[in-house]
Amino acid sequence: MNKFETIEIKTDLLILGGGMAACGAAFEAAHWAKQNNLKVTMVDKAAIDRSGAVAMGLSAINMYVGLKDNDNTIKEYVEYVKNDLMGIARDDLVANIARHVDSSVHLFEKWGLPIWKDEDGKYTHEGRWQIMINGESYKAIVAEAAKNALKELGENGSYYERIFITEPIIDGNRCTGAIGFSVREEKIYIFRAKAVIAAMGGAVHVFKPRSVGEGLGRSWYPPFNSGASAYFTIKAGAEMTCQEVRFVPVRFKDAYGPVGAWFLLFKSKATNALGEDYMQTRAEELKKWAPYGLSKPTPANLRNYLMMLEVMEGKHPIYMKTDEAIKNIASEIEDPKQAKRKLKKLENEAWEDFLDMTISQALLWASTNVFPEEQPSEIAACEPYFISSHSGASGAWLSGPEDMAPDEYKWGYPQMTTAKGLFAAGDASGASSHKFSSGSFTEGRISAKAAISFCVDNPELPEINATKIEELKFQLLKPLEVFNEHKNYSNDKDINPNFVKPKMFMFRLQKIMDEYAGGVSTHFKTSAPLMKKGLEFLKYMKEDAEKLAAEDLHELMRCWENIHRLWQAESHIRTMLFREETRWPGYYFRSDFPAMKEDWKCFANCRWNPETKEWEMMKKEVIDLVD
Ligand code: SFD
Ligand code: AMP
Repeated sequence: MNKFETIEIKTDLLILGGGMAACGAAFEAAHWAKQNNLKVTMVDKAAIDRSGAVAMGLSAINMYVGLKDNDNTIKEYVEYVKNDLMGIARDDLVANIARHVDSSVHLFEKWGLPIWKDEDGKYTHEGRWQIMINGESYKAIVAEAAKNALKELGENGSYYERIFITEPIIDGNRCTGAIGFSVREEKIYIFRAKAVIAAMGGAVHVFKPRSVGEGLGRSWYPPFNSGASAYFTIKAGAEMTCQEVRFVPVRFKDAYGPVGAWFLLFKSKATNALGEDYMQTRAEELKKWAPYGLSKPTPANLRNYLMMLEVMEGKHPIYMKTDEAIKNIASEIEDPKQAKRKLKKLENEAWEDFLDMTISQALLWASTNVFPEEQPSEIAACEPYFISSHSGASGAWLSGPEDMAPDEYKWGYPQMTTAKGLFAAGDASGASSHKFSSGSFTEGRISAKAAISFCVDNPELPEINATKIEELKFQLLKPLEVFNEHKNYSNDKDINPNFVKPKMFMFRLQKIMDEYAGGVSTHFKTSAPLMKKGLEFLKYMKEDAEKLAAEDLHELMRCWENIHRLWQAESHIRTMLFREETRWPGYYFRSDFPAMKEDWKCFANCRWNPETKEWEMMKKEVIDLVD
């Protein structure tokens, strides 16, 4: 431990993460910081150019309201989001993002992101709210703008890459900074700040993935988003919301290629192995989940559920009829020459959709001789992820915008958690789903503007307690100490009765979540007895976390990633247990409470109390701002 250098950084605004939300925050913060002579610091565990969910690129921008060019309204967007989440959403937060998102998209275009255009010069829509892009360099383009904005602040703007944030620094109910370490050098970083924005993405690999063994690490959402946001906000004592809502996306099987372009742009159908369109043949089932079951589009979890019913009856594989979809579009063109040209264009677009954002799906197609225009491809439900920017909702409970939020949702600056000075955006903030890349960037901007106001109103840099910092440093490095102390006990560095390596720890967590909390193996089904047993095992895991061992900096990061996942897992089980109903079949199903309860239309919130170290569970009212 003594070898580690400690570096203390003092800043006004600290932005944690370097993804879409963090880049939005940096870009906006720079503008307001300049006017107020404030310092802004951004910290990412990776290299900002290719970090987070957009690392590989994306093929669409999935949140574009089109207020000017499409006549869509904010109200319609809020209704769309709320229906998709079975009636549970913070209208004020969603509306706030919706009214600003278009301007972010226009900035992306100005910075060089190619957006598809129709013959009339309008954006090409994938669906009503989604537009198509050539997005393999999306993240690099956005990162460049964020970094340039910070550079323009001169000495007042800085970013740190390859620094893994482990823990919040708190003083009572105030977040006063963060601690982390370099994944390349023996350095501990103490960041002291007046305001902090948590934007470290969602959580992947909490549940056992479908891809194990030779496929381990392949997932739809990026495996390097490992629950840091949830851990950070929970440990800071912030109230969390919707921790029961996991997102189970349907994806092309094994390489996790997204389905949106197929369903929306190519108007493809999915069928069971017998060729039956289960959205038609099982339409009756949707009535059970009214009113949301009958809303259009059908909520994502219910689309999943109808598919899962097929699988449970053994009527899979489930197929995306790519061949039929391509032929249908081409057949609309009468002139044979033009039809042939169109067919070629569609083939190209089909491949590009994956080469832009999920390259391994294109590789899998190539290596298994798939020609999407000639044969269908298998799709399947993935393992659950925690992500509030797509069709999930878990994250921190935030104060809403001053001009829209009802009093019950307002206690401070917009986007501030219930911990003073701590803000959240993107996958870190809850109950404002369907923000995707563009909405997350926009939410980062909104958070930064509010956080800078907080810095202006609270000009003193909070003190930090030196004894507490020493304790945090000790805990941070402990896995290295544990390894060094015991490494000679056995002749295999990975197998030792005195410690557990992070990979084994992760496997154990994933097995518990899979079997007790409704993972892939149990068809996403769970119950109170199962969850109580699962919680008991998680308690042992918390004890065993003290024995995590790291042989180098990379493994130290792996240890902390899994501690973060563990806390995300615990808050998830506790909230599913608290909410005695099934509201999101297709995401999870409670066999002991298989129906939706009307009187349970509420947010299920939770808080870990840093003083008592106990969890508190609470219901919060859903206040509808639109019908
Ligand atoms: O088709 C730490 N997403 C899509 N959004 C779209 O708009 N269009 C699409 O086409 C999308 N699709 C899609 C998407 C994602 C993925 C993986 C695929 C396909 C394959 C969703 C968006 O990408 C997503 O909504 C946003 O990126 C969310 O933004 P944000 O900022 O909440 O998360 P991030 O971008 O992943 O960034 C997280 C950052 O945190 C860092 N980090 N830093 C320090 N310390 C720690 N301990 C940290 N832990 C994490 C990360 O490095 C990263 O910088 S489609 O499927 O719908
Ligand atoms: P995905 O590729 O599944 O991440 O979806 C991209 C976008 O398309 C998101 O906005 C989804 O909500 C939407 N989407 C995907 N499939 C469907 C569908 N079958 N019906 C309606 N919207 C969909």
